[in-house]
Amino acid sequence: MAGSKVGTSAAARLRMVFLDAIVFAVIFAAASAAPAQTPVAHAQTNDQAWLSYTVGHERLAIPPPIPPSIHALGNSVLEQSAVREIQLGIAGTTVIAGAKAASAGETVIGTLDEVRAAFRGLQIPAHIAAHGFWLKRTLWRGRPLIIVAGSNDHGALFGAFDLLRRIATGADLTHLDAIEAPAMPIRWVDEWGNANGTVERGYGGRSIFFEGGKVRDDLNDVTTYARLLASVGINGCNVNNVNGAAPFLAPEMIKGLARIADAMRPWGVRLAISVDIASPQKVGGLKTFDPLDPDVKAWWAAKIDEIYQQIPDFAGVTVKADSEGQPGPASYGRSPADAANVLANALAPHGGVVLYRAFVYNNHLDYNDMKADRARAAYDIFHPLDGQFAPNVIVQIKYGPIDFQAEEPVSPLFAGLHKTSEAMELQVTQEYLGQQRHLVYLAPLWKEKLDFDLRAENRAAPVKEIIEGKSFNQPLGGMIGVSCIGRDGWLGAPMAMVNLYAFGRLAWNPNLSAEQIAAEWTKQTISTKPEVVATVDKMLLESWQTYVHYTGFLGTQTLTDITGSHYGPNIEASERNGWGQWHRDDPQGIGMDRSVATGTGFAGQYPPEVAKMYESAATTPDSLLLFFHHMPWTYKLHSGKTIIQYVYDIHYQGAEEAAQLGDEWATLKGKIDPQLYEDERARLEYQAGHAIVWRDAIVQYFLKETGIPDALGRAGHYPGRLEAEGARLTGYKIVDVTPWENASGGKIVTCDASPAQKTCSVEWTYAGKAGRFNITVQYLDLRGGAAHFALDVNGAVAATWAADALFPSNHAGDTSTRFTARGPDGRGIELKPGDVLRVEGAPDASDPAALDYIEIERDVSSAENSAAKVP
Ligand code: GCV
Repeated sequence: MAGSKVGTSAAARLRMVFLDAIVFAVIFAAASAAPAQTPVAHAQTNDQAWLSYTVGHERLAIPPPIPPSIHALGNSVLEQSAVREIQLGIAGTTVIAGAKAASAGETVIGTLDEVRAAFRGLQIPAHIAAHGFWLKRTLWRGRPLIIVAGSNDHGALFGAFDLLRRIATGADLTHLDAIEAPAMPIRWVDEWGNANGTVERGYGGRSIFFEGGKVRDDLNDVTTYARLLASVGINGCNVNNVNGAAPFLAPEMIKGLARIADAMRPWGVRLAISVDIASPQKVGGLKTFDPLDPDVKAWWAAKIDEIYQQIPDFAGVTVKADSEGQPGPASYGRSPADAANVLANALAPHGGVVLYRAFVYNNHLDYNDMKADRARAAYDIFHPLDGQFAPNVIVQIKYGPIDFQAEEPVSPLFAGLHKTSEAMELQVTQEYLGQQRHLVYLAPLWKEKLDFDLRAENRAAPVKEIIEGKSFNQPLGGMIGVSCIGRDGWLGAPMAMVNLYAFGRLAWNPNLSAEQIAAEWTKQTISTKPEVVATVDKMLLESWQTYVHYTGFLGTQTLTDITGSHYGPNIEASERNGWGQWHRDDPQGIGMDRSVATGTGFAGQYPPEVAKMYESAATTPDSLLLFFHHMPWTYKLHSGKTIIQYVYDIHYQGAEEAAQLGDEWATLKGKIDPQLYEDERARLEYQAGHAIVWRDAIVQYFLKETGIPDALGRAGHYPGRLEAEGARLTGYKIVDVTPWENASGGKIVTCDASPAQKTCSVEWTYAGKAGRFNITVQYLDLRGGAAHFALDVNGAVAATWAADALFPSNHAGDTSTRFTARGPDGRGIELKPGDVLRVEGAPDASDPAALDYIEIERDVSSAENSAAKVP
């Protein structure tokens, strides 16, 4: 139930009776000492996220109960955290109906050695891999005993969370006997926080770490975040942006960073930072930052020592160099290995690592050079350096060769480094995937990359095994999730939290399925009711491809504004500039020729079997066809459809699928937390509208470019749509939109507020058949004020609303949104021929109440319409 509080329901109070006095005291102390763990307003409040342990009013039963005397066998801080967490977790559960609550026995948390010493004679696993754990339920001297044993105290903490996950997802603990260990040692999130408190590509508010050029005074959120991270096995957090990192090595900042490390330490999450390779010059005042200069080497060694003096468990550094304007070793003719090794040598005595990003490319490529190809850059630069990196360097590779695209192939570099540890970098923050305004569950995309078999050396080499260090026998490796969280509920949207959860779970075990992870998350955060789990999981699992369907096609990458917000459509933004995210469309065809035979040769960077597949259009999967080949619009895909018809079909399909997400969510009304229900309902309604903006932009654009009609007659025809620029305008002026495809007909109307002109209006006379209709008004929610709108029919106000949302930019494709008016009974509005429809816009400050069109769509759900039959 909304408002349920941890430990305060009748059931939980009952449960408390069985806790012994000491345990009760500890729970009480824990709850009052840690504000982040205070009761939640509703089940999905983000400070608790999937750790609310309540899931609305459906408290879960524990079969069989956890012995309530919970204690650590050692003194480690992590073990104490584990104890408190289990106490908190089981306080939020109920005893299964009819079962006897546990009043005896114990639950112990410790390392394997501690367990061995405490329970002599008990059969205990001889060895568990680093950071792993053993969970066991048994009897000890006739009383129930639950053991949470870690290979070390980190493992014990991960084990405690795993036990709680099992309980929350309804696992039967009767025969509990499980051993788990993380698949890879590096499981970090990168935050991209700036010292001024902004977060690069963050859509969840300001940084929890920084404000006003320094570390924030209040770091409670940091501790809470570390708890969330630890609960899914994440063990490192790089807090600052990879761009502009120099200020983070200033002595005052290092003191602040030490406070952050202290705040995360109780949850075993180690601090890492991004460093600017030019810091010896920028911070240290040296004349050079040449990595091979002895003074530069000495500077780095001293700086790293300074960090370790204050942060003894400092995890290491991340480097972005020679990329997108960041300085790098190339300035001195040195290689990434030269730069990485200087840092690695400074970190090695302390056990730290260097994550050197392979995201190095020239962003001033020549569009007219048909051989130029940004996708080649990482392999071209890093493959020749294989074997030259120090053992504590890990090359951090984005999953695809371009940049976190909704659809692109796996980077060939994963198979191009056999003597170097590698990590896969992905984005939890949805930069190119809807920026948390669109529901996109990313685990299926990540799984596709992790499971992709690169066939290195003509043998099985799935990416996941390469980054685990298994394929080429490397000591390190892992996954990095760029999460960019902030103070607005971490990611700014409750449902987006599934991606943070999924990242941690996959970094722990990349063999988990996207389905399994979705179900786990849903049960812990929304509901355990099977019908709710089934609906939410179906929506999640469909959402990535739905997004791909309305934003891009066949491997062109998302056709977004790549030089601006990376959010709405802007098809030509990728073309004719140096950034190299080209799709090379023209009236005859589209796509980048990356074949070896006639193109840039990128396909040849893959191991032979994969290279062969991508070399030919016939064997390239349709989903990546235009990434690898330039094809005529009339080329027939494997489905038998031409490319251009596919473009039309998939965008109409995608927009329908987006609308269906809303319909599916509507079936959850009354079954889940009402606050979450309403929050997501509104988001999905917006998403369905924005999917139409995307659909229309792409379809209009390619219809005009190719001149090839849509076989189904939809492209360019919008039945029921009445353009603003074709209406009777009072005060409104017609304005051309750039790019034209982002407004219907390329034009909108805007109202220039002036003292004499408080409002403007657009008026149409309805000429269709009589019936009930949903009337949609497509308007632009521009920045600088909150314009107001009113829709009236024959002078009677049908709806009013405000344009008060904040979108990433002021471009039409980002701000175009819709309001659908229905009658007071929730049904369509009655219209008959001759009725006058009027939209009045009241500008506010610099928001000119811009309008694109209205769309009149028969309300097929209305009883009399279905009876009266539509013409
Ligand atoms: C940190 C993309 C993003 C940039 C980001 C860069 C990177 O280009 O748009 O904001 O910069 O990737 O990963 O370094």
